[in-house]
Amino acid sequence: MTTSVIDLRSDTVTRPTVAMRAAMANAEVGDDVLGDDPTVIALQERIAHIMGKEAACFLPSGTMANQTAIRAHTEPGDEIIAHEGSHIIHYETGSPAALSGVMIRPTFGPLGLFDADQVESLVRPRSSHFANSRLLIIENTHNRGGGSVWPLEQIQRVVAAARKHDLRCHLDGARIWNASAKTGISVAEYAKPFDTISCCFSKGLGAPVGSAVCGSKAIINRVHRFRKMFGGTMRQSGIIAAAALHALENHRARLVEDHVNARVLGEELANIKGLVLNLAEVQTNMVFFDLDGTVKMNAEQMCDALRKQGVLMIPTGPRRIRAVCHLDVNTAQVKEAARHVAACVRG
Ligand code: TLP
Repeated sequence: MTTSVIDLRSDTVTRPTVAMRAAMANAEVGDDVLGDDPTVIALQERIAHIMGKEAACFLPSGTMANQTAIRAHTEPGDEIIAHEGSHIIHYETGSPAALSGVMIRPTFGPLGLFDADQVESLVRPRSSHFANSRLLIIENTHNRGGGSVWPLEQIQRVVAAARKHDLRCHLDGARIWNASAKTGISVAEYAKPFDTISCCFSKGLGAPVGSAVCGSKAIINRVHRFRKMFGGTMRQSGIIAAAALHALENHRARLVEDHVNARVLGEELANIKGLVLNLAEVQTNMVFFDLDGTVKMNAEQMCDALRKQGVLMIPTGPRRIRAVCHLDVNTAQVKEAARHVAACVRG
């Protein structure tokens, strides 16, 4: 793909910077399966510290991070409470069922959020008839919720409700960095109520690969075991851990720029007749918009038309499109992308 393409499909599309590649090239490595890759060890210690947890396990993807955490917390036949729009339901290929043998009881609410009373109403009584309600999962920021940020008090209420019933709690914090950049609340503060948090280095932070699960030593030992079982153990992975370490030190502060660009894009798109977009819902680096009935194309056709003009976005529903800002797009490019959208809408 040429560099003139404006790729807004996801913040996963970023390429490592020159400085990041240098950090990777210079990384000291060992065999992480044998436990002696010094850069992986350094990353795990660093991310555990940043999250305020005892231990961390480095994994190849956010999906594996979530799935090893789910497996570590549950037994087959258990039930998870999670929002209907969550990544674990939509984009992890049914793996809670396939890899952990668990059911998901969905909860609902605008922007991927819900509240304590909903958790209370979904926990099943302990009885031989029912699945064991075992785990609560929330996603912050919430991807299909528009990159929405959970208010901390709401998290605390929801987790307190889960704790009353002895549920464990996991945070899908793939983009917890964006939540923290938006509110100024530290990622450790966001992670505190949870037994485990997964986070990604390969999204807004711009590393090419990698995620982590953080939690107590005991739960991370289990995550480590399931990482091996799920085939996610890596050898000289210090080479990618170095990119993650570089991203943690150098790319966190700049996330606010992506939020500014998303707002600019949102404002431009909101002015285009035929598009429906609520600017209050543009909270971090994502912009979702809908095509109203006057637009002849559906979302897929619109994304195809945009692609021909060098602008990439993703359809997330029949008439819904997602654009994500990241370190490889600047303000001028998001404005240009909006001009192409306007041209496509006009036909
Ligand atoms: N999300 C991807 C796609 O899978 C949709 C994206 O482009 O946004 N949790 C959340 C909240 C995520 O958004 C993602 C990736 C993951 C977990 C999984 O991460 P990976 O892709 O590394 O397995």
